This record gives sequence, C-alpha cells and structure tokens, in this order.
Amino acid sequence: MGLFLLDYGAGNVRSLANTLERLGYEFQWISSADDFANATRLIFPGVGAFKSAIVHLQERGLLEPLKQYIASGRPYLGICIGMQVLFQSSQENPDVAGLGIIPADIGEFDHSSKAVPHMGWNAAEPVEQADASDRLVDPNAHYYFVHSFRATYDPTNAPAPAQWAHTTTQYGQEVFISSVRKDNVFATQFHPEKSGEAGLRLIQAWVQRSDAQLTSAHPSPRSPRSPRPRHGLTKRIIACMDVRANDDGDLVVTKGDQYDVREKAPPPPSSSSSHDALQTTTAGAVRNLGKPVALAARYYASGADELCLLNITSFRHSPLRDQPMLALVRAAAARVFVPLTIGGGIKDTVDPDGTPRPALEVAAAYFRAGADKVSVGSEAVYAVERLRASGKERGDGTSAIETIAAAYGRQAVVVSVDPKRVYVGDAKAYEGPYRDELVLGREGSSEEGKAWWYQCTVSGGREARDLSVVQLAQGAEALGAGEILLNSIDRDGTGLGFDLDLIRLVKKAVRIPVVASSGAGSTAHFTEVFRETDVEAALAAGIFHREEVKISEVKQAMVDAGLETRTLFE
Ligand code: 1PR
Repeated sequence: MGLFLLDYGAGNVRSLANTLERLGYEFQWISSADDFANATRLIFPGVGAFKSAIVHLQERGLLEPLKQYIASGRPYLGICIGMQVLFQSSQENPDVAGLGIIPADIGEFDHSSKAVPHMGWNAAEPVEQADASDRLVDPNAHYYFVHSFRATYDPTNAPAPAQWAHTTTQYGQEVFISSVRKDNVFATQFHPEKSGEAGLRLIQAWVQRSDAQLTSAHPSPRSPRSPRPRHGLTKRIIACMDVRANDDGDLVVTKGDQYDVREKAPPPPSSSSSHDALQTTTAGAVRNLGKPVALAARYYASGADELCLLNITSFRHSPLRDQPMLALVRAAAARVFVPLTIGGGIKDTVDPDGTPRPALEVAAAYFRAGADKVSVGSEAVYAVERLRASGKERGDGTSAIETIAAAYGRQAVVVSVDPKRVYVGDAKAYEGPYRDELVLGREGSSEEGKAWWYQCTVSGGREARDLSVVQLAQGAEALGAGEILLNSIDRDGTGLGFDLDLIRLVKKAVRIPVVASSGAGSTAHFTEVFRETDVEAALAAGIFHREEVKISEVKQAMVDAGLETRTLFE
C-alpha cells in the first residue's frame, strides 16, 4: 500500500508519524510532486496558520498535485488545517485561497462568551444516518481539538457545506463541522493522532478499509442541530513532570516544595509504592521521583488528558545543546498519544562558539522531537516588560511568543507563570501600583484581614520582577500566547489545594484558556477548582508521582460531580 504523509514544514507531523509507527504501518513522505503518483492513500496533518499551509504547498509546487490527487478519487485524510484547506478561504488569512473543494469559508469562533482557542477534548456527533459499521468517528468518544477557526454547521442557511458534514461538535453555543466525509475525502478538525486510543482506532480504521468502504454513499439530507445548554468540552487533567539532571547527570523527574527540589530532612522511611518511583534518600540531593519516559507512559495509560515536561534548569544553558532532553521528548512522544507540552529554556540564546540561536529555533527542535506545544517562562516575563515599556498595545514581532506563534499558531504557545503572593498589610492604606489587583482574605478564613497581590518571578522563582500576574497574563495574551499555565510558588508541593483567588484573578483578566497548577492534594481539590472557577484544565505533579492519588480517581470524582470528563475506557 502506498501510504504517504504530506508535511508542509510547520507543526508537529512527528506525532502522526509516531501514531502510524505504533500501529505498525509503513509510510513515506511526500517530498516532491512526483511522489503523488505513487500514493494510494494520503494523510495531510496540519497545525498552525491556514496561510502558512497554503504558501508552503505553493512554494514547494505541491498545491496543484494535491488538488489532482484528491480529484483522482484516491483516499485522502486531512487533519485540522488539512481539513480547513479543503474550503474556499479562511477568515484567518483572507488574502489566500484554499483548495475550494468545499464551497464555504472558515470563520473565527466568537470570543465574547468563551475562551478561544477551542482547546481540549470534545465529542463529535454523527449527522448521517450511517450504520455503525460505516462510521469512522466513535460517537461515544472524545477527541482532541485545538483551533480558533471553524466551519459553522448550518444546513438551513448554508446547505452546501453541511452536505459534507460527517460529525458536528458544540463549543459554547456554536455548532461547527468537526469532520467531513464525501466520496474519497475524509477530514477531521480534531487531531486523532492526539486523541488517545479513540484516535488510534480511527486512524487504523481509515487505513485498513478498502477504497470502496471509504467512499461514502450518497449524502442524506442534513437536519439543523440546535445548541444544547451545555457544550461537550471536557475539563482537562494534566500530569506535569519537572525534569532536571540529578547530581549524577541523569535526567530525572523531580518535585519541589515551593520550588525547592532538594531533599531537606534525613532520609524518609522507604515508602515508595511504585517501581518507577526511585526515591533518592540523601539530604541535599535532587529529589528523584522516577524516570521521565516511564512516568509519561504510565500517565498516558491511566487517562491523563495531556502531559507536560518542564526542563526546570534549562534557563542556565542552551537547550539546543541539551541533547538528552530532546532524546527524552522523542522517546515520550513515541509512547503517548495525547498532547505533550515541553518547556524550559525557550529563549534567544547564543552558542559558546558565538552562533545565535533564536527562541524559534529552540522551539522548532522541540516540535520536531514531538512536542505539540511549548511553554515559555522567564522569557515571557521579559517580553511583557518590553511591551509595557514601549507603551504600545502590540509587540514588535521579535519576542519568543510572537515568533513561535507566527510559525506554529498561537495554540502551540503556552506561557508558564510563576507568581508569588506579596502581602501588603492594611489594604486601605496600600498606595502601591497594584491596588486594583489586591486580593482580600476571605471572612472566616485564616487569611481574614490580610491583603496581597501576585508578583511574577523568573528563573524558577529565584528572581522577583516588578510585574504583576495580571500584567503578565494580559501582556502574554496580547503578544499571542494561546494558553496560560498558572503555577503558584506559595502552593507548589503543599497539597493544600489550588489557589482559587489567583485563578479567578487571572481567568477574569484573559480570554485564552488557563490551566490551574500547584497545590493539588486530593481529588476534591480538582472538583473544587472546576466548580469554583471556570478554568479549563487542572495540573498536578507530586500527588501523581507519589501515587497518593491516581488520575483515574480524579476522573471518577469529576464524573460523580457532574463535570464533563474524558474517561479512560474511551
Ligand atoms: O523560565 O522558560 O526556562 O521555564 C522554566 C520552567 O520550569 C517554568 O515553567 C517554571 O515554572 C519551571 N520551574 C523552574 N523551576 C522550578 C522548580 O520547581 N524549582 N518548576 C520549576 C515549576 C511548577 C509546576 C508543578 C506544579 C504542580 N514547577 O510545574 O508541576 O506546581 O505541583 P504540585 O501538584 O506538586 O503542587 P523557563
């Protein structure tokens, strides 16, 4: 079988390649127009911007051959941008034309009442009356979406694109086309290669079916779908691994208490419950909670919706020289089929021989290794400081956030924030610049009568900056970040629960999704953060590493609390 992948040079095609390898399929890359002649099945995965996909195809002379391939009737699977390019145009880049196979335009999600991008796991409901054996998309599963633009599903006013709809999905009060299927064309707005076992099943079914089985029957009439009161986007649970070299130079998963990752006390009794958890027991040594790839595989198997690997000491040197970290990302990406965020050291650096290494190049190395998103920490603080000093609303296009978002799309850029509380004494007497951001301790709590603001830090909390968390979050959003990973130095490793005041403050300040992090100590802390704030995801580290709480237990508690949740049996 001539299975080919079309790579347009942006985004993480490694994920799809890993998926096909895991399923045992051989494939080749389309590297020139001539390769289309040998293709009997073609997959076009895409992330990033509509324009960059079209322009890359044009520049490499692949646009016309792609159109001809599709017109020839051979099977085509498009993913995300690989679906959007089938349309006439996109509001994202109105100056470029799409392939025009589907007679409609892609528009932008309405930001006014929900976070955009639409990021996370959502359901895909079939619109055709096909029998189950003909379906490629499982109506009982959730799939991973990440996009800001969508094709509206509206059979009454736009019947032509609706005829293509295979499934629809609801985000906020908008119903959009989440997969299309007609003749030899099948394409998904979601990422099956990042959708866990459900996604693997979908790709396997598409590759295995014969051409005749893949060709859809004559389309049936489409009925309108009214939005339901609640959409199906689930609350995400993220397992985070802070990675650094231990004193022997091996990369290990470590975990701090308020960012201090060294053993303090005399050795604890040997209470390790996992063969992965190799507790180092020497006071002063870097805490060792296990091997990164083994832990990543364990979290994937137990239902984590996303994984995060932070190289917590990479601010000290150039990550491009850090080959063990890149090897680790490659190995993890080959074993986990949910989104992977990689952070640490994403900034402009200079090699010892004087060669400049822009942040974009560092990020590109992580994407090539298998990252789906990169997380920018210290560098985001400096970029927002520069933006504020310039007095302008927009950056000059040179920051790490801007350059990476321009090349890979804003959904690929997470800004990791490390704030710390600064207590100010009497709130009424406070005359500093953060008056509007002061949080007052709640009545009846141990903090009643206290007031504080949240100060940003860099270099893993080592240096405090003259910038508040609200200023940082808003500045990062203005520069083009797609998500905020909101840590709390005060709560990190304490098990006291998420800092709800901090989360509410930041959530109110931005429209992009926010991930609550730091302090989870029980399943109740997850249900609490989702009920008490409208945060999109919650992240934990220590309790998962030490197996005090399992991800499956968190998911069960969420189901019991009536929260939209992706469960493991999918
Ligand atoms: O500044 O771009 O090089 O990025 C460095 C990254 O490393 C930042 O994302 C920063 O948050 C992280 N980092 C740096 N030093 C530490 C440290 O611990 N000494 N870890 C560190 C941050 C916080 C979370 C943690 C949650 C949940 N770790 O990642 O996983 O607090 O923990 P819990 O559930 O156990 O409470 P750059």
